[in-house]
Amino acid sequence: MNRKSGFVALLGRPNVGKSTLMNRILGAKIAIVTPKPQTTRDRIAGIRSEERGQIVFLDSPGIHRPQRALNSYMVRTAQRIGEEADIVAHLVDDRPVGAGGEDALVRGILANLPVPKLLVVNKIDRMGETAADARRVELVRGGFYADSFLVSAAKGTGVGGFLSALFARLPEGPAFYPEEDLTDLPMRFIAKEVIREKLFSQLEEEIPYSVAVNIEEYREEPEKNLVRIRADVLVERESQKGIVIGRGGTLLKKAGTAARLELEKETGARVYLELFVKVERDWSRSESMLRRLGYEPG
Ligand SMILES: Nc1nc2c(ncn2[C@@H]2O[C@H](COP(=O)(O)OP(=O)(O)OP(=O)(O)O)[C@@H](O)[C@H]2O)c(=O)[nH]1
Ligand SMILES: [Mg+2]
Repeated sequence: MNRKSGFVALLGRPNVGKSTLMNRILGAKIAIVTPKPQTTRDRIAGIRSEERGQIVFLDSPGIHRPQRALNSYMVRTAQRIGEEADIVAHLVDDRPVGAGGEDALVRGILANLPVPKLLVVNKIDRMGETAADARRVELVRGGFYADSFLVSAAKGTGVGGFLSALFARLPEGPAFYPEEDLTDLPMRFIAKEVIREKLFSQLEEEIPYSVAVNIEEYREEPEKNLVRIRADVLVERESQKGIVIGRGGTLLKKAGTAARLELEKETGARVYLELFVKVERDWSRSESMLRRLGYEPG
Protein backbone atom coordinates (compact mmCIF):
# COMPACT_ATOMS: atom_id res chain seq x y z
CA MET A 1 0.00 0.00 0.00
CA ASN A 2 1.29 3.44 -0.85
CA ARG A 3 1.74 5.99 1.86
CA LYS A 4 -0.74 8.71 2.60
CA SER A 5 -0.08 12.29 3.59
CA GLY A 6 -1.91 15.47 4.45
CA PHE A 7 -2.71 18.26 6.87
CA VAL A 8 -5.36 17.89 9.55
CA ALA A 9 -6.53 20.98 11.44
CA LEU A 10 -7.76 20.65 15.01
CA LEU A 11 -10.26 23.45 15.53
CA GLY A 12 -12.73 24.25 18.26
CA ARG A 13 -13.59 26.64 21.04
CA PRO A 14 -11.00 27.22 23.77
CA ASN A 15 -10.24 24.45 26.28
CA VAL A 16 -11.89 21.52 24.47
CA GLY A 17 -8.62 19.56 24.39
CA LYS A 18 -7.14 20.29 20.95
CA SER A 19 -3.58 20.48 22.22
CA THR A 20 -4.03 17.43 24.45
CA LEU A 21 -5.33 15.43 21.49
CA MET A 22 -2.43 16.43 19.29
CA ASN A 23 0.12 15.53 21.96
CA ARG A 24 -1.65 12.20 22.50
CA ILE A 25 -1.50 11.37 18.78
CA LEU A 26 2.18 12.31 18.61
CA GLY A 27 3.03 10.49 21.82
CA ALA A 28 5.03 13.58 22.79
CA LYS A 29 4.40 16.99 24.24
CA ILE A 30 4.69 19.59 21.51
CA ALA A 31 1.79 21.89 22.39
CA ILE A 32 1.38 23.36 25.85
CA VAL A 33 -1.72 22.46 27.85
CA THR A 34 -3.28 24.17 30.86
CA PRO A 35 -6.67 23.96 32.58
CA LYS A 36 -7.38 27.53 31.41
CA PRO A 37 -9.04 28.52 28.12
CA GLN A 38 -7.04 30.39 25.44
CA THR A 39 -3.78 28.66 26.21
CA THR A 40 -2.69 28.14 22.59
CA ARG A 41 -2.00 31.38 20.72
CA ASP A 42 -0.28 30.15 17.55
CA ARG A 43 -0.25 27.52 14.83
CA ILE A 44 1.43 24.49 16.34
CA ALA A 45 2.29 21.78 13.84
CA GLY A 46 2.76 18.24 15.11
CA ILE A 47 4.01 15.60 12.70
CA ARG A 48 3.05 11.94 12.91
CA SER A 49 5.04 9.63 10.66
CA GLU A 50 4.35 5.91 10.54
CA GLU A 51 3.93 3.02 8.10
CA ARG A 52 0.57 4.33 6.87
CA GLY A 53 2.12 7.67 5.96
CA GLN A 54 2.53 11.14 7.46
CA ILE A 55 -0.07 13.45 8.93
CA VAL A 56 0.75 17.00 9.89
CA PHE A 57 -1.63 17.97 12.67
CA LEU A 58 -2.27 21.67 13.09
CA ASP A 59 -3.20 22.61 16.61
CA SER A 60 -4.85 26.01 16.75
CA PRO A 61 -5.96 28.74 19.16
CA GLY A 62 -9.48 28.23 20.48
CA ILE A 63 -12.10 30.14 18.51
CA HIS A 64 -13.88 32.78 20.59
CA ARG A 65 -15.26 36.29 20.35
CA PRO A 66 -12.16 38.48 20.24
CA GLN A 67 -11.96 41.55 22.47
CA ARG A 68 -8.31 42.53 22.17
CA ALA A 69 -5.84 42.60 19.26
CA LEU A 70 -4.21 39.44 20.64
CA ASN A 71 -7.54 37.61 20.53
CA SER A 72 -8.23 38.77 16.97
CA TYR A 73 -4.81 37.44 16.03
CA MET A 74 -5.65 34.11 17.66
CA VAL A 75 -8.98 33.70 15.89
CA ARG A 76 -7.47 34.80 12.56
CA THR A 77 -4.74 32.23 13.05
CA ALA A 78 -7.29 29.48 13.66
CA GLN A 79 -9.15 30.52 10.53
CA ARG A 80 -6.00 30.34 8.40
CA ILE A 81 -5.16 26.95 9.83
CA GLY A 82 -8.55 25.72 8.65
CA GLU A 83 -7.78 27.02 5.16
CA GLU A 84 -4.49 25.11 5.07
CA ALA A 85 -5.98 21.76 5.94
CA ASP A 86 -7.07 18.75 3.89
CA ILE A 87 -9.38 17.67 6.70
CA VAL A 88 -10.76 19.73 9.56
CA ALA A 89 -11.64 18.21 12.91
CA HIS A 90 -14.09 20.16 15.08
CA LEU A 91 -13.48 19.29 18.71
CA VAL A 92 -16.17 19.76 21.33
CA ASP A 93 -16.25 18.73 24.95
CA ASP A 94 -18.78 18.20 27.72
CA ARG A 95 -19.78 21.82 28.16
CA PRO A 96 -23.19 22.82 26.82
CA VAL A 97 -22.84 23.52 23.13
CA GLY A 98 -24.89 26.70 23.25
CA ALA A 99 -22.80 28.39 25.90
CA GLY A 100 -21.27 31.60 24.62
CA GLY A 101 -22.15 30.69 21.05
CA GLU A 102 -18.54 29.73 20.41
CA ASP A 103 -19.36 26.43 18.74
CA ALA A 104 -21.59 28.36 16.36
CA LEU A 105 -18.59 30.59 15.58
CA VAL A 106 -16.52 27.49 14.86
CA ARG A 107 -19.20 26.09 12.60
CA GLY A 108 -19.40 29.42 10.79
CA ILE A 109 -15.70 29.23 10.02
CA LEU A 110 -15.89 25.55 9.05
CA ALA A 111 -18.87 26.10 6.77
CA ASN A 112 -16.70 28.07 4.34
CA LEU A 113 -14.05 25.38 4.02
CA PRO A 114 -14.26 23.04 1.03
CA VAL A 115 -12.82 20.04 2.89
CA PRO A 116 -14.35 17.21 4.97
CA LYS A 117 -15.33 18.21 8.49
CA LEU A 118 -15.14 15.62 11.23
CA LEU A 119 -16.75 15.99 14.64
CA VAL A 120 -14.70 14.87 17.63
CA VAL A 121 -16.46 14.72 20.98
CA ASN A 122 -13.64 14.78 23.53
CA LYS A 123 -13.46 14.17 27.29
CA ILE A 124 -15.71 11.10 27.20
CA ASP A 125 -13.86 9.86 30.30
CA ARG A 126 -15.50 12.72 32.15
CA MET A 127 -18.97 12.79 30.62
CA GLY A 128 -19.46 9.07 30.07
CA GLU A 129 -20.13 7.33 26.77
CA THR A 130 -23.92 7.70 26.90
CA ALA A 131 -23.88 11.46 27.37
CA ALA A 132 -21.06 11.81 24.86
CA ASP A 133 -22.98 9.87 22.27
CA ALA A 134 -26.09 11.95 22.90
CA ARG A 135 -23.97 15.05 22.29
CA ARG A 136 -22.60 13.48 19.10
CA VAL A 137 -26.07 12.58 17.77
CA GLU A 138 -27.36 16.08 18.49
CA LEU A 139 -24.46 17.70 16.64
CA VAL A 140 -24.33 15.50 13.55
CA ARG A 141 -27.96 16.23 12.79
CA GLY A 142 -28.24 18.17 9.55
CA GLY A 143 -25.31 16.44 7.90
CA PHE A 144 -22.70 19.10 8.60
CA TYR A 145 -20.02 16.53 9.41
CA ALA A 146 -18.65 13.76 7.19
CA ASP A 147 -18.02 11.56 10.23
CA SER A 148 -17.96 11.71 14.01
CA PHE A 149 -15.91 10.25 16.85
CA LEU A 150 -15.96 9.87 20.61
CA VAL A 151 -12.56 10.19 22.23
CA SER A 152 -10.73 10.85 25.43
CA ALA A 153 -7.55 12.71 24.54
CA ALA A 154 -6.46 12.42 28.17
CA LYS A 155 -6.88 8.64 28.37
CA GLY A 156 -6.39 7.76 24.70
CA THR A 157 -9.79 6.12 24.24
CA GLY A 158 -11.01 6.25 20.65
CA VAL A 159 -7.93 8.10 19.43
CA GLY A 160 -6.68 5.15 17.37
CA GLY A 161 -10.00 4.92 15.53
CA PHE A 162 -9.94 8.63 14.79
CA LEU A 163 -6.40 8.36 13.43
CA SER A 164 -7.31 5.40 11.20
CA ALA A 165 -10.24 7.34 9.80
CA LEU A 166 -7.91 10.21 8.94
CA PHE A 167 -5.48 7.93 7.09
CA ALA A 168 -8.41 6.35 5.25
CA ARG A 169 -9.55 9.76 4.01
CA LEU A 170 -6.19 11.26 3.03
CA PRO A 171 -4.79 10.83 -0.47
CA GLU A 172 -1.61 8.98 -1.30
CA GLY A 173 1.33 11.31 -1.26
CA PRO A 174 4.88 11.93 -0.15
CA ALA A 175 5.91 12.93 3.36
CA PHE A 176 6.32 16.67 3.89
CA TYR A 177 8.89 16.43 6.66
CA PRO A 178 11.72 14.06 7.62
CA GLU A 179 10.32 11.06 9.49
CA GLU A 180 12.08 11.84 12.73
CA ASP A 181 10.66 15.38 13.01
CA LEU A 182 7.85 15.93 15.50
CA THR A 183 7.31 19.59 14.67
CA ASP A 184 8.56 22.39 12.46
CA LEU A 185 8.91 24.71 15.43
CA PRO A 186 12.36 25.74 16.62
CA MET A 187 13.41 25.01 20.23
CA ARG A 188 13.46 28.73 20.83
CA PHE A 189 9.71 28.82 20.25
CA ILE A 190 9.11 25.70 22.36
CA ALA A 191 11.08 27.32 25.19
CA LYS A 192 8.85 30.39 25.07
CA GLU A 193 5.76 28.20 25.19
CA VAL A 194 6.98 26.05 28.07
CA ILE A 195 7.77 29.15 30.14
CA ARG A 196 4.36 30.61 29.31
CA GLU A 197 2.66 27.34 30.25
CA LYS A 198 4.21 27.32 33.73
CA LEU A 199 3.20 30.94 34.32
CA PHE A 200 -0.28 30.42 32.86
CA SER A 201 -0.97 27.52 35.21
CA GLN A 202 0.06 29.41 38.32
CA LEU A 203 -1.58 32.75 37.65
CA GLU A 204 -5.23 33.59 38.24
CA GLU A 205 -8.02 35.65 36.75
CA GLU A 206 -6.97 38.04 33.99
CA ILE A 207 -3.23 37.85 34.66
CA PRO A 208 -2.41 34.84 32.43
CA TYR A 209 -4.00 36.70 29.53
CA SER A 210 -1.71 39.67 30.15
CA VAL A 211 1.46 37.58 30.08
CA ALA A 212 3.71 37.16 27.07
CA VAL A 213 7.16 35.63 26.97
CA ASN A 214 9.86 36.97 24.72
CA ILE A 215 13.07 34.99 24.33
CA GLU A 216 15.90 37.51 24.31
CA GLU A 217 18.67 34.95 24.08
CA TYR A 218 18.75 31.25 23.25
CA ARG A 219 22.33 30.03 23.07
CA GLU A 220 23.50 26.46 22.80
CA GLU A 221 26.92 25.66 24.15
CA PRO A 222 27.35 22.05 23.03
CA GLU A 223 30.88 21.73 24.40
CA LYS A 224 29.40 22.32 27.88
CA ASN A 225 26.13 20.47 27.12
CA LEU A 226 24.41 23.68 28.16
CA VAL A 227 21.63 25.90 26.83
CA ARG A 228 21.44 29.50 28.03
CA ILE A 229 18.01 31.08 27.84
CA ARG A 230 17.23 34.64 28.79
CA ALA A 231 13.60 35.69 28.50
CA ASP A 232 11.43 38.67 29.29
CA VAL A 233 8.07 38.02 30.88
CA LEU A 234 5.85 40.88 29.79
CA VAL A 235 2.85 42.05 31.75
CA GLU A 236 0.53 44.93 30.97
CA ARG A 237 0.49 46.89 34.20
CA GLU A 238 2.79 47.69 37.09
CA SER A 239 0.35 46.02 39.51
CA GLN A 240 0.67 42.73 37.60
CA LYS A 241 4.43 42.71 37.90
CA GLY A 242 4.41 42.04 41.62
CA ILE A 243 1.84 39.29 41.21
CA VAL A 244 3.89 37.50 38.57
CA ILE A 245 7.05 37.78 40.66
CA GLY A 246 5.16 36.64 43.75
CA ARG A 247 5.93 37.23 47.41
CA GLY A 248 9.70 37.01 47.81
CA GLY A 249 9.96 36.04 44.15
CA THR A 250 8.38 32.65 44.81
CA LEU A 251 5.93 32.45 41.93
CA LEU A 252 8.44 33.39 39.25
CA LYS A 253 11.00 31.09 40.78
CA LYS A 254 8.60 28.17 40.87
CA ALA A 255 7.51 28.72 37.25
CA GLY A 256 11.12 29.15 36.17
CA THR A 257 12.22 25.94 37.86
CA ALA A 258 9.35 23.96 36.34
CA ALA A 259 10.18 25.36 32.90
CA ARG A 260 13.88 24.65 33.31
CA LEU A 261 13.31 21.03 34.31
CA GLU A 262 11.02 20.42 31.36
CA LEU A 263 13.40 22.09 28.91
CA GLU A 264 16.32 20.06 30.26
CA LYS A 265 14.35 16.92 29.48
CA GLU A 266 13.51 18.14 25.99
CA THR A 267 16.97 19.33 25.05
CA GLY A 268 18.93 16.65 26.90
CA ALA A 269 21.21 19.46 28.08
CA ARG A 270 21.56 21.52 31.22
CA VAL A 271 19.49 24.66 30.94
CA TYR A 272 20.44 27.96 32.45
CA LEU A 273 17.25 30.03 32.51
CA GLU A 274 16.91 33.68 33.45
CA LEU A 275 13.54 35.43 33.56
CA PHE A 276 12.93 39.17 33.83
CA VAL A 277 9.47 40.58 34.40
CA LYS A 278 8.80 43.80 32.50
CA VAL A 279 5.81 46.05 32.01
CA GLU A 280 4.79 46.68 28.42
CA ARG A 281 1.62 48.65 28.87
CA ASP A 282 -1.43 47.11 27.15
CA TRP A 283 0.72 45.02 24.82
CA SER A 284 -2.20 42.67 24.07
CA ARG A 285 -4.13 45.57 22.53
CA SER A 286 -1.30 46.86 20.38
CA GLU A 287 -0.80 45.50 16.86
CA SER A 288 2.80 46.66 16.74
CA MET A 289 3.67 45.06 20.08
CA LEU A 290 2.03 41.83 18.93
CA ARG A 291 4.23 41.79 15.86
CA ARG A 292 7.32 42.37 17.98
CA LEU A 293 6.31 39.42 20.12
CA GLY A 294 5.96 37.20 17.08
CA TYR A 295 2.14 37.14 17.10
CA GLU A 296 1.97 37.73 13.42
CA PRO A 297 -0.12 35.74 10.97
CA GLY A 298 2.37 33.85 8.78
N1 LIG B 1 -11.04 14.78 31.57
C1 LIG B 1 -10.44 15.14 30.45
N2 LIG B 1 -9.80 16.31 30.39
C2 LIG B 1 -9.20 16.65 29.22
C3 LIG B 1 -9.24 15.81 28.08
N3 LIG B 1 -8.57 16.43 27.08
C4 LIG B 1 -8.13 17.60 27.59
N4 LIG B 1 -8.50 17.74 28.87
C5 LIG B 1 -8.20 18.86 29.77
O1 LIG B 1 -8.84 20.02 29.28
C6 LIG B 1 -8.04 21.19 29.55
C7 LIG B 1 -7.76 21.93 28.26
O2 LIG B 1 -6.95 21.13 27.43
P1 LIG B 1 -6.14 21.76 26.20
O3 LIG B 1 -5.57 20.62 25.45
O4 LIG B 1 -5.23 22.82 26.68
O5 LIG B 1 -7.34 22.41 25.40
P2 LIG B 1 -7.26 23.31 24.07
O6 LIG B 1 -8.46 23.03 23.27
O7 LIG B 1 -5.95 23.14 23.42
O8 LIG B 1 -7.39 24.76 24.71
P3 LIG B 1 -6.92 26.20 24.10
O9 LIG B 1 -5.51 26.09 23.67
O10 LIG B 1 -7.09 27.10 25.25
O11 LIG B 1 -7.87 26.51 22.99
C8 LIG B 1 -6.78 20.67 30.24
O12 LIG B 1 -6.94 20.80 31.62
C9 LIG B 1 -6.73 19.22 29.82
O13 LIG B 1 -6.04 18.41 30.73
C10 LIG B 1 -9.93 14.55 28.20
O14 LIG B 1 -10.01 13.75 27.28
N5 LIG B 1 -10.51 14.28 29.40
MG1 LIG C 1 -4.44 24.48 23.05
